[in-house]
Amino acid sequence: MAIRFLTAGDSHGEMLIGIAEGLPAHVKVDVRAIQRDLARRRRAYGRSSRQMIEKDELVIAGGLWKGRTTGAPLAVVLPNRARTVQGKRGGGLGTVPRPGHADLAGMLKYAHDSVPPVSERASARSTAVRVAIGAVAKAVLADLDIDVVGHVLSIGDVVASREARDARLLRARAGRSPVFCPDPEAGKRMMAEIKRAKGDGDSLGGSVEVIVAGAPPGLGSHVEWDRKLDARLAAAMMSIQSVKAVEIGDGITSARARGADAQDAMRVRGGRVARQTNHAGGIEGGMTNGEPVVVRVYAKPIPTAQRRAATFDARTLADRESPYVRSDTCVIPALAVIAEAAAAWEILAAALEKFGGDTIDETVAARDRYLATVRGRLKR
Ligand code: EPS
Repeated sequence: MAIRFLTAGDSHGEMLIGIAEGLPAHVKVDVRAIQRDLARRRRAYGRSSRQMIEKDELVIAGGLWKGRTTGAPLAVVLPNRARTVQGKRGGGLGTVPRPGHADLAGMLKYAHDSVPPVSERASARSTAVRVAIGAVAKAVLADLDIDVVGHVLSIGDVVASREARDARLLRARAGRSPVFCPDPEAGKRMMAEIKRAKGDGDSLGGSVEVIVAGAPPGLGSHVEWDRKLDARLAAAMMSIQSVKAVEIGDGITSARARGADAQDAMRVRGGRVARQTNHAGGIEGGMTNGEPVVVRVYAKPIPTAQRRAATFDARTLADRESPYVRSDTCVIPALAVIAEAAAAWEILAAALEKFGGDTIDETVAARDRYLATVRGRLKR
């Protein structure tokens, strides 16, 4: 059976809950590594005072035994510290839906008279639990020698150079930057841009890139639309709040290229498939091809900002300005961590579909057998 996960909880409710099911047994899960990812997301530059309140004190409520997965559902709990906004439980938003949020459509669809029953659940606070579950996925992927790294490509008009492509180098460089940008010069300009936007009472969008290194060829499948890995990665990324576009490899620039130039020519050299380029972003026909998987994710500026937008009161239908309490200026550095987690989950799902196994040893053995077959096919 495929792995799956569910989350529950509201932004200002008691807690967030995540349950991941179908993980192989005996994977070592370092709880500190999950906490580190939660801290990366929370402390990312450009966030609001809410992040000073939250501590993301992780509780693993099931599925681990002496630090290793048991094969049972793995449950994570993250208590919310900020349970009120402006003295009101469940957010202080009342009956005025904010443009750009789920507020209006959610109120109409679920027949709510006020915004909080919608906004509380639609909130990006839920990405904390996705990051926790993604960190567990990364622990399983580490046993399969697959590494997943997210970093920031652009914030507002500031775009980083793309010299570094190696996953470990990207992680080291991004880890040194408060905005998780591997290009230090661009990183500084991004921080200045965020400061400026904050001063203007405004918000900033941008883009991040996730690189998956070490994925064997053949994860995902060409045989049916919903088994294609690029489609599944795109859906996972689009489900993250504020994300408006996803690009696999050089998808956007390829649309302007001539046919042969947009492909990654290949030869067999030394028992391996050698390629000079990776325009495909490591995915051909919905399957990994052995090159690093490259996913770029583009997010709009978050819609909550001091600079108000025109809206209306759903009770009186009178004109209003969108309500404001506090907000992030820029969530793009946090998005790098969230997108990394989302990619890790999808890659793990595809890897477990291919290799199976109730225990991680079974999974690794199946992977090794498969890789030996692949190597055999590339030898004369
Ligand atoms: C969010 C609004 C802000 C963010 C929140 C997501 O919260 P508040 O309404 O309490 O000011 O801080 O993000 C988080 C709490 C988090 O942990 O990421 C929204 O409307 O999506």
